[in-house]
Amino acid sequence: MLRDEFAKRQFAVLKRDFYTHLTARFVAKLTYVATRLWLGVCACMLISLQVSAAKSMALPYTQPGQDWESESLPLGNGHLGITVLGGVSEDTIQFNEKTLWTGGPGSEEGYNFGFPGQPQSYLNKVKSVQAELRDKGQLAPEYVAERLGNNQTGYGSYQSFGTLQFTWPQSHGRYQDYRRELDLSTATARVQYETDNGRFVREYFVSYPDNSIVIRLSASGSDKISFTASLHTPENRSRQVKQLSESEVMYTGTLHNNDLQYAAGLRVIADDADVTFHADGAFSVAQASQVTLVLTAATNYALQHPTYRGEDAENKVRGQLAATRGDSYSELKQNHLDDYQQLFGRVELDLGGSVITDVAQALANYPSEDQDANRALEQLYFQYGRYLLIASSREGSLPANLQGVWNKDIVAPWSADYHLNINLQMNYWLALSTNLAETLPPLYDFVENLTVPGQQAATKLFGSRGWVAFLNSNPWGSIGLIKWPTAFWQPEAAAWIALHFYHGYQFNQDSEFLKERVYPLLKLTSQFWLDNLTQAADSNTLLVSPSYSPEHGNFTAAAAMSQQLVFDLFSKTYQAAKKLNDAPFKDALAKALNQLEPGLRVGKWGQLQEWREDLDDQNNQHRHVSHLYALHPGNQISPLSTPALAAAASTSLNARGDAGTGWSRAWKINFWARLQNGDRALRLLQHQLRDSTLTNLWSTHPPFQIDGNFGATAGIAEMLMQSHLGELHLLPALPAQWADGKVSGLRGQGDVTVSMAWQNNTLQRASIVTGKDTVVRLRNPALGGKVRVTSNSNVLDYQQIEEGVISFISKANQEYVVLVGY
Ligand code: FUC
Repeated sequence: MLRDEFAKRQFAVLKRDFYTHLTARFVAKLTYVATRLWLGVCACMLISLQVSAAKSMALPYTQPGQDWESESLPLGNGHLGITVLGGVSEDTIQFNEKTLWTGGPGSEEGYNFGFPGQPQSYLNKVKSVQAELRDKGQLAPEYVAERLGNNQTGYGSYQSFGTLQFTWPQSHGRYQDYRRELDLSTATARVQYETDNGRFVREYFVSYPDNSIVIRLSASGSDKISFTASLHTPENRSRQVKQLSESEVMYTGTLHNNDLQYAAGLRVIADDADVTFHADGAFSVAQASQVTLVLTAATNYALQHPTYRGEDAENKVRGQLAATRGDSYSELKQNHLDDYQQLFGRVELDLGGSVITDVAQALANYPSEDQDANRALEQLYFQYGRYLLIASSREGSLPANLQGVWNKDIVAPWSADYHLNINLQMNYWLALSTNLAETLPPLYDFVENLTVPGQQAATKLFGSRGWVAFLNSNPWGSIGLIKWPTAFWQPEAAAWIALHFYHGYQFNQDSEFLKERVYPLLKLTSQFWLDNLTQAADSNTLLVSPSYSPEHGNFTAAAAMSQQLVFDLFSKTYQAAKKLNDAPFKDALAKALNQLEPGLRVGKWGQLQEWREDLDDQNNQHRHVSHLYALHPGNQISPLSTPALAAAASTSLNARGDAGTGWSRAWKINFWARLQNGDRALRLLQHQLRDSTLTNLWSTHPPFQIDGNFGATAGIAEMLMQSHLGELHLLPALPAQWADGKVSGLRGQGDVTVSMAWQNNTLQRASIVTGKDTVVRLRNPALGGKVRVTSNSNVLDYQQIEEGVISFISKANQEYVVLVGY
C-alpha cells in the first residue's frame, strides 16, 4: 500500500475511534470537566505564547563595509535589490532588477532554449546508453556526456543593474560613533555617524507595494547634507539619460547582448536646497537638511514563452515613478512597513539569546563558551533566512536565484541562475514551514512557464508525453541540457520541483489550488516518467535509466535519488488523482508504483545505498547526499515509520561527515533534524555559521550562494516542528543547548499554525490553530504525562493515542492550548 494512503487510512480510523471514544467518556467526564473549568480559565490567563519582543532583530556593525560579497547589507522586494556598504566619504550602493539578464531570445550567440542540434536522433542515443548500462552496469560520466550532453549557447547571466555612487565632502574624512545596521523587524538599513560638525543618518529600504528603492539622508548640526552622486551602469549596454523634471531623471538603454531594454527612474528631493542634475545623469546637492531619493527600475522582460518580452521598460518605470510622486518619505515607509511586517512578524523565535552589538564580532567569536551569545546568533540567523526570502521572492517577479536578487557582476557565478538539482528547491524549503507562503508565486509561475519548453523537450528528445528539464534553467526557459559530465544529467529535476506544488497544497489544503495548478503539473510530470522508465534486465521492476546521483560516481540505472523522486512523484500524484477522481490515471500510477524500484536499499556497511548496486565507498565525503532525499525533503524514511532505513540513513550521513559547502551543511541540518538528533543538527548549524557564513551572514559555497541561508532556516524550523508524517511532531530535534525557548507562528501540513514554549528541554505548552475543522494529532514525549487541552477557556477532551501522542478535534480558526505537566 502507498505510504501516504496508509497514513490517510490511519487518520480515518483515528477519527472514527475518536468519536466513539468521545461519546463513551462524555458523561463520566462531565463532572470532572466542570470542576476543572475554573482551573482552566486561570491557566489560560497565564498562558501567553506570544514571544516577547524579539531581543536581537538587527545585524549591527561598527565599521563601514569594504567588500561587497562579505560585508554589504542586502535589501530587496523580489524585483529590486540593493546592497549597502555604508562608506562615509565615498559610498557605493549597488542595485539589481531581477529580470536584467543577458542571453535568451535575440542573444548574439544564438539561443534555442538549450535543445541539442539534432533532437530527432536524441532518443536513439538515450536508448543506446540504456543498452550499454544494461550490459556493463556502469558508464563514466565523461563518456555519457559525449553522447547525451549539449553545448548550450546564449544561456546568459544575471546582471548588475548599476551603482549609485556618492562622494561626501572632506569634512566626512573624520568621523566617530559609527553604526551600520540592518533591522530585520522593519527591513530597513541604517548608517549613522558623527563628524566634527554634525550627525548624519542614512536610511534605506526597498518597498514592495511601491516597487522602489527609498533612501533618506538626514543631518543635524551645523554640517548639512552636501554630496555629488552618479548612477553608473556597466559597459555592456547602451545608455541614455533624460531629465524628466527638476527632481527626476530617467536612465535607459538596451543590453548589447540581447537588446533587452532597461530603464531606471530616479527622484531626488532635497529639503531647503536645490538638486542639480548634469547631462550624464550625475547630480549634486548642497546644504540640505534632508534628502530623499526614490529609485525604481524595470526591463521589458516578461515570463512568457518564447519571446520573453513584454511592456516597454521606460513605460513601466514612468508608471512606477508616477505612482510615488507626491508621497512623503514617511508615507512610503509606512506602505513598506504595512506590507513587510505582516509577513515577517508572523513567526517569532526566542531562544533566550543575548543582545548582539556587533555581528562581525559575534560571528568571529562563534561558537563560544557564552551560550547566550551563541543562541542570539542562531535565532538571528533563523530570522535572517526569512528576511532574505521576503526580500528576494515576491509575486510578480522571478524566483529567488542562486544569489537571491543580489549580484554585482555581469558574469555571475553559475550565472546566478536556477539550478534544479538542489539549489532552487532549497531556496523554498522554508517558505511554508516559516509562514511565508506569499513568497511562492514566483516559483510556481516560473515552473509553469518552464513546462512549455519542457513539453517540447519531452516530445522532441524522448518522443514522450509530459515535460522534462535538466540541471539548470534561466529566465529564458532553458531546458538546461548542458555537457558538464558530473552534473548535466538530471531529468528527475522536473519531478522534484513539481513536488513543491503538492507541498503547497499539503500546507494550504486549498482544493482549488490542487485542481487548477497542482494536479495538472503533477500529472504532466508523471506522464513523462510513465513513458520513460525502463525495465530491469531480470524482472519487470521499473528503473530510471540512465541515472546519475549528483554530482559524483558513474552513470548507472536506478540511482537511489532517481527512484525515490519518481516514487514520491507517483505517490503524491496518486493522492491527487484520487482526490480529484481521475480513476484511469490513478490506476496507471498504482500499477507503476507496484513495479517501481523504490530506491531504499541497505548496503553492506549498513548504509542507505546511493546506487542500486552496493557501490558506496565508506570514505566518500562528497557534498551531495542526494540518496537521502527520502529522509528529507521526502517522507519515505523516518525513525518513526521506518526505523531500520532511518538507521541506514544515519550511517550514510555519519560516513559523509559534517563538512560540506554552504547548502550541503544546510541540508545536513535538515537531515539530522529529521533523524531527531537535535544536538547533531545544532552541530551542523554551528559548522554552517563558523565555516560557511560571511560577515553579513550570507551563506557561502564559496562564493556567496543564498541556498545555504534558506536551507539552514528551514532546518531550524525542522528542529522545532515537523509535520510530514500526518501529525505535528513538536520539538522533534531540540538540542540540549536550546533548553528554554518560545516560538510562535510556525506552519504545519494540514493548514495548521503552531506556537510553543518549552523549559528545561521539555514542552510546556502549545497553541494550535487550524484553518479547517479537523483532527489534530500531536507528538512529544511530554504529552505522555499530565496534559490539558483548552479552547476559549473550556477544558476539552482529547485522546491519548500512544505514549506521547494525543489527538483532539479542532474547529476552524479557534485556538487550542495544550498545557503540559500543569
Ligand atoms: C550544484 C552544486 C554546486 C553548486 C551549484 C550552483 O551543482 O553541486 O556545488 O552549488 O549547484
